[in-house]
Amino acid sequence: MPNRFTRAVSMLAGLVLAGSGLAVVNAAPAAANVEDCPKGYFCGWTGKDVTGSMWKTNKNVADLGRWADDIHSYVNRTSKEACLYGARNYDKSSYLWSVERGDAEDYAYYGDISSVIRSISFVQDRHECNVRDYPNWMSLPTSATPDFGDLNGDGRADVISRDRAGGLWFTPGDGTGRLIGTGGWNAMNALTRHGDFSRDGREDVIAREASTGRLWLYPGTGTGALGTRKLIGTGGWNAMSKITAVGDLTGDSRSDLVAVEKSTGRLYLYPGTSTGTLGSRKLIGTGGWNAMNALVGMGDTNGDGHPDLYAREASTGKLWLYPGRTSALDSRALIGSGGWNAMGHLFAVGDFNGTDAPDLVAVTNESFVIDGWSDNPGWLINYLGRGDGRLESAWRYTNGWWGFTDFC
Ligand SMILES: [Ca+2]
Ligand SMILES: [Ca+2]
Ligand SMILES: [Ca+2]
Ligand SMILES: [Ca+2]
Repeated sequence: MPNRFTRAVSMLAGLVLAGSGLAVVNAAPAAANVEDCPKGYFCGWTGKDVTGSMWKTNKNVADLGRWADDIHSYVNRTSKEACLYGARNYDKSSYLWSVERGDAEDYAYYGDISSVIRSISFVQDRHECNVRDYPNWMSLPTSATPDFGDLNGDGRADVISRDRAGGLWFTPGDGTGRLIGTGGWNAMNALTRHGDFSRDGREDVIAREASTGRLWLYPGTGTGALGTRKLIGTGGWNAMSKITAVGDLTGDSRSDLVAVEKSTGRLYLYPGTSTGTLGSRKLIGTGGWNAMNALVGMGDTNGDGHPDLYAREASTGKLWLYPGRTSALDSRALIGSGGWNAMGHLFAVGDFNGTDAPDLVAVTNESFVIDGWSDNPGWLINYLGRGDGRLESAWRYTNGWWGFTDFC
């Protein structure tokens, strides 16, 4: 027994040095029992079948230190799924497996683990364990000169995704991705882009700061990255529910913005100006726009030279086309008869399949049904534009789009 005691103490020392935050109990081995693991904790034992020393944690552990190769049985009594990784810092490429959340009566327990477990994180859904840092986005070059959707000027539509940590990812359309915002983007509660606002020919991003109601312009650098931001709305933008860049609706070749006023349900057009700011707003929808829970600046879907707007009706899940004309919108047309509330995100990045007609990107939420079963969030659904304002039927592409909080 003294040898085992020494071993346990040295492991404890290793833990302290690693700063992992693990709590260790039963440093001296005792007749352990799975019930020794308190509710709300994930516990591991040095021996198989719940024997030897036990450690416990109720929060993420980025580095298990010397415990990494000393976990031979464990139990998850937390209220979350546990993701186990073979490398430190939850490296998704080292993902091993997940452990179901335990409840009071029946909790997951595994008896004889031989894998090295170097980090553990706790998540609401196991998808989060190994979803990629950025979504898998593929696009084809368009033969048209894209006036929006292309941040790096290579003729292919790009996507920007915000992750839960507030990072911003740029995916150029070849399946790769890179971080263009290391953090802080959770301070923004609206993200939109559609063409060039700063008048340098490069596409920009506009974001609303939740705490201040300010509107910021993040000028695109032409490489997919964003430059130093510029204030273009000094406040009051929290009075608007939806803020969507729509392209040039006024016909002066400058990109414009539309926004819905919460208190009135009115839709306003904010014209871009020669200095990259926004000019005096103009009322283009006299009411009823609070009935819409998504607006998408689609670009010119019907080939008449004016950018068009899609809007989703919350109560019915219908998708409507509002054809653009100079500084106004024409009568709407139904283009999706229902079911659109199963989409968590709808956004437009122009033509991504090489036909020149703008397409629509959708990412599903939990209510999306596949083969009769719901709970399918994070699927990328591509809707290809027909060139007449309408869409081809859905094309379910890939499901790695889970865990992101916004796209533009
Ligand atoms: Ca591009
Ligand atoms: Ca620009
Ligand atoms: Ca304009
Ligand atoms: Ca049009």
